[in-house]
Order: sequence, then structure tokens, then C-alpha cells
Amino acid sequence: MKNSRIDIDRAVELLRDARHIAVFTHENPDGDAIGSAAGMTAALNASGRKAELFLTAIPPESYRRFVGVAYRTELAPEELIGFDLILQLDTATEKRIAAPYGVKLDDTLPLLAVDHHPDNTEYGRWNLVAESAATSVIALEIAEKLVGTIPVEAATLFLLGIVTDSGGFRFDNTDPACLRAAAGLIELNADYRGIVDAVFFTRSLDRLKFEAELLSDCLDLRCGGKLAIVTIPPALIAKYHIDMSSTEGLVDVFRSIKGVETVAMLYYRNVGLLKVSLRARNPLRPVGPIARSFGGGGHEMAAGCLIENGDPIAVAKNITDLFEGNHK
Ligand SMILES: [Mn+2]
Repeated sequence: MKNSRIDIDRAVELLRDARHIAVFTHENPDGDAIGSAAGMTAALNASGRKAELFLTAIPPESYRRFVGVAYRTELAPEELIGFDLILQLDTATEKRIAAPYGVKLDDTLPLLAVDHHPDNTEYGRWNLVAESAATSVIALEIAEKLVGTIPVEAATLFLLGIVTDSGGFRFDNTDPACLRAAAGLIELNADYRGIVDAVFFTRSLDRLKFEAELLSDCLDLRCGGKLAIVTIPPALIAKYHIDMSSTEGLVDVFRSIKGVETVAMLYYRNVGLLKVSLRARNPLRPVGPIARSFGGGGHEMAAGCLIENGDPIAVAKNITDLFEGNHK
């Protein structure tokens, strides 16, 4: 069967016809992943369908209290047979779905993918990929057509996705559609204050000391101060008990340094697996191409990659070369 690109009405139809739906998002879920997936689960259940949410890990502490629906972190691939639709949200490539559960993607899988990443590979049987600040904006639109009135727990979750993916309405992706969606959700009593407080205004003292030490000891400014490379030693993560799955805003600390155009933050996610988070400040010098050159992806202004057996010194040099190449 050929994979097909669909519009929002077809996505609504597919969900309307389904009774038992498995909802997934990418591994190491961020605010938009959790918000769109848990929000859709809540909305689908409110519409009389049975939806089950699967997350590969317990959500980061700052998001945990907003996940008002049950979820599972384990799944045996054969269990998928029991679902008549699989909904995958906020996930750009099949690499990020199959691995955590050992699910093999094949044509028989009734997989509906809903996403906003421009580099989405359209791996689903049905693919709704739209330009949007957050997948949660698209999920909200689907949910509205499905249930009419969005339940308040779903409203908070969709708002969590919008607020985090737009950096609290500060990133370049902030557009009228996401602001309108947010306004509508706040009218439905979504917990905007709670989200802002948890995501932006609450930092443990350890986290702040960690940032201070990174700034004083681990920041390497190159190319006349335009490129910031931050290599985080594993010992520092251990010293301050930092949960690296919950680093919302960390890379932005370095991006806000005056004169910096590009930030690369490097750390080991697991032994031997180097994670690189990239942020751009100048739209003329996007970081998407840098991430893709390492086999990663994301957005043009915010991207990342995982490098097996990556050597931080060599990777930093590669990034510097790519950055300088951009400036010729
Ligand atoms: Mn997203």
C-alpha cells in the first residue's frame, strides 16, 4: 500500500471510525510530544473512543503533573494487533518510533502520523504533516472536530505543547494561529499559570548552579563569539543531579549571549551516544542543515542529532567547519 498524505478532515474521519486507538509520540518526549499525545488521548476518550497512551519514559518532572491521563511505558509489539488505529504524534521519522518498542513498521500497520516537523519522512500509512508552531495546535484542531468541547485536562495538555514548543511565545515559530489556539484554550480554563510556573519560573538551586558552572567552565566561544559550543561533562550532570530529559530552556541560556548566532550543546545521553542540541538565532544561518549532516533533524532554528560513539572534540570541530562554511 502506498503511503498517503491526508488533510485534517480525513484524519478526523479515520479517528471517528476507530474504536480502540493506541497513541504514541517520540522517545524522550518533550512538552509538545506529551501535550499532543496525552491531550489527544483525553479528547478521544471524551469522544467515547477507547484510547491508550504509550510513552517511552515517565515524563520530566516539570510536565508530569499535567498528564491527567493514564499511560504505559511498556508495550509488546504483538499487542498492537488489538488496536484498529495507531496514532503517532509529533514524530518526524520512523527511527524515533520503532526502536523503543521494537515495533516493525510495515504496510499492514494502520498508522496515522500527525506532525509539524518539516523533515517528516511520511512513514505512516496516512500522514498529516502541517506547518505549525506545535503539533498540539494541529491535534487541537482535530480534537475540536471530534468532540466539540475540549475537556479541560486536554486543554491544559495542548496548551503545554504550544507554550513549550514556542518557548513561551518567544521563538520565531510563534504565529497568529498558535496564539489564537492558546487564547481559546485559556478560555476553556487551561492552566496557563501552572504551565508557565512549572516550565519557566521553577528551577532547582542545583539546576541554577549547574548553569552557572556551565557558563564559567564549559562554554567555548568560537568564530569571533558567534558560535557557542557547550560540552557538558557527565561528572557535572551527576554532581548537580540533573535530569537531562528535562533541559527545557538550557540551550537558550547560551543563545541569549550577546553576539552568539548559533549554539551547539553536547552531552552524552547514554554511554557512547552523544546528543547535540542546536539552536540558531539568525534565520539566514539555520541549524537544520548542520543537524542533517550528522543524520539528525528537527526545525531550521532548533534541531538536534544523536551521534553513536561521537567524540565531542571532533564533533565540535565539524560544527565549527560547517558554521564557517555558512559564513563564506
Ligand atoms: Mn513539536
